[in-house]
Amino acid sequence: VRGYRGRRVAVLGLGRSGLASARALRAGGAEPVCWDDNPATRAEAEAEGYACSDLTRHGALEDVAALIVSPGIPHLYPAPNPVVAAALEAGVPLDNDIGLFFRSFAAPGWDELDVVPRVVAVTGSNGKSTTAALIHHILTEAGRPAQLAGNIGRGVLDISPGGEGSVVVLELSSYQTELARALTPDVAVFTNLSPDHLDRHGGMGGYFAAKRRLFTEGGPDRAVIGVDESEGAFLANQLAEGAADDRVLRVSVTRKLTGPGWQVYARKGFLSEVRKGRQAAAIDLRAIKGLPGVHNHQNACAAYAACRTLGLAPRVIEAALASYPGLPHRSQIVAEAGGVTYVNDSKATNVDSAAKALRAFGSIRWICGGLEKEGGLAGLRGATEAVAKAYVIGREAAGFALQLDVEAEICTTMAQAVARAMAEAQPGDTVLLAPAAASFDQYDNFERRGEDFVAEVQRRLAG
Ligand code: UMA
Ligand code: ADP
Repeated sequence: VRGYRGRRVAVLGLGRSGLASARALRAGGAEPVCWDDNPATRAEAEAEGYACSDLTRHGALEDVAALIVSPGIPHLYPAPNPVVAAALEAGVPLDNDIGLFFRSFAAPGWDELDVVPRVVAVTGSNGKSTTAALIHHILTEAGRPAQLAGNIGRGVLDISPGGEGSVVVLELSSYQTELARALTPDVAVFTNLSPDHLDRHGGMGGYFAAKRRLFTEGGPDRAVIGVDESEGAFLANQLAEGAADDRVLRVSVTRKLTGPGWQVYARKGFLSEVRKGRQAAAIDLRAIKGLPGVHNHQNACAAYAACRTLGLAPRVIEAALASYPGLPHRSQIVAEAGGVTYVNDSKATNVDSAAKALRAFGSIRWICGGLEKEGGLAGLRGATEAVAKAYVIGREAAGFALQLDVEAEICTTMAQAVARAMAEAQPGDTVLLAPAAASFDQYDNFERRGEDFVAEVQRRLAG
């Protein structure tokens, strides 16, 4: 990390992003001062050689140059973590691993690079991981060295430098964009916006403002923007004002885009690229197994647009889209037996993503429920037309079921839900896990929940 040589920098939270930050700070000649509120995590960090110093103690932040905060730690809403509150009071600047990354491409080794890699950063409420993974897949298939990191699971400071022509693809959450002091990608992508994480941003305004920073702090050379919600349309217009025609690429899956600029849209399963009023390419997305549903066509359009700004040819992108294998827990077909298809969409943790999954399949046995997000379930109304029946899991299954506009059975556990859905499924049905809720009432995370679903399905199919 540049800029902190010989300085003390406090690191709060020692998960993936915190540990990678400490490592990079040390590699850049700074002295990381670490803390995690969990004693077991502190012990693990100390075993790795990172001494912890109690940042909750009075005066602990006196001579530190910055406080690096992990994304999972609240810094404003619902209330700042006590160490963050002390930093705010003492005037210590807050930053995070993303800010460190953009300040200096801070992983060990970056400093010696002659060729600085291009950075593509993806944000939005839904489709971030899929879009980022898709861009990474297309680049790799096209023979461009590419690396994938960020919210998708690998700390941005954990990647190692690439060679000539290399591209770093980052998935960034609102927690990450809100706090980064430097945010200067070459290409920035905004997939869409719908309510999520509102408790951490003080409402929808704060949530959008956090995501918008990716486009307004440094000003990327190129911006790919989903314009199907008014926030995206607003952002696109704002960025396009006074800029060159090819700075903003608008993306839509609800309408044919016209205009003098650069646009990519999908209608009836066909992707079109239109530039300066002329059709530049058309691709049939319907047969791509890894990208079912209109929501995935949105991801395909965004990834296509981002790759076009990097100079890839339409035919090269088309071939790579067709071989995209999909990501686990996102509209993932995990079994097909007796005419019934089993789909794991455990990542559908909010109402909008679940609604999109429900529109992507026909005749659905729907496993849903869990820890409800702020904003309620009203957004699911109108999306449940293809649902034959819901099987509700979670500690508050009864309350969840009451809010649904379809026949619902309270199952509470995944084992029970899978057993009941399977028993009632007819040939042609899809048994779909798309919870529309967080997993934390019953699981460590959405991955464990998805794995539990897959294990139950496989156990019953085997037995
Ligand atoms: N901690 C404290 N005090 C607190 C809260 C937490 O000390 O008040 C400590 C915990 O004890 C723990 C550490 O902070 O040791 C965890 O930090 P973290 O939750 O920020 O987790 P990381 O391991 O650093 O993972 C983070 C992202 N986590 C979150 O945003 C919650 C990961 O995204 C990301 O993959 C990783 O950095 C690498 O960039 C996960 C996520 O759930 C997948 N993201 C949310 C989402 O997708 O909805 C935004
Ligand atoms: P994120 O990283 O933003 O959470 P993912 O690509 O992991 O997005 O997808 C999360 C869930 O959201 C998926 O399981 C799917 O149901 C749904 N989804 C994926 N892409 C979109 C999209 N473009 N719009 C709405 N929902 C989507």
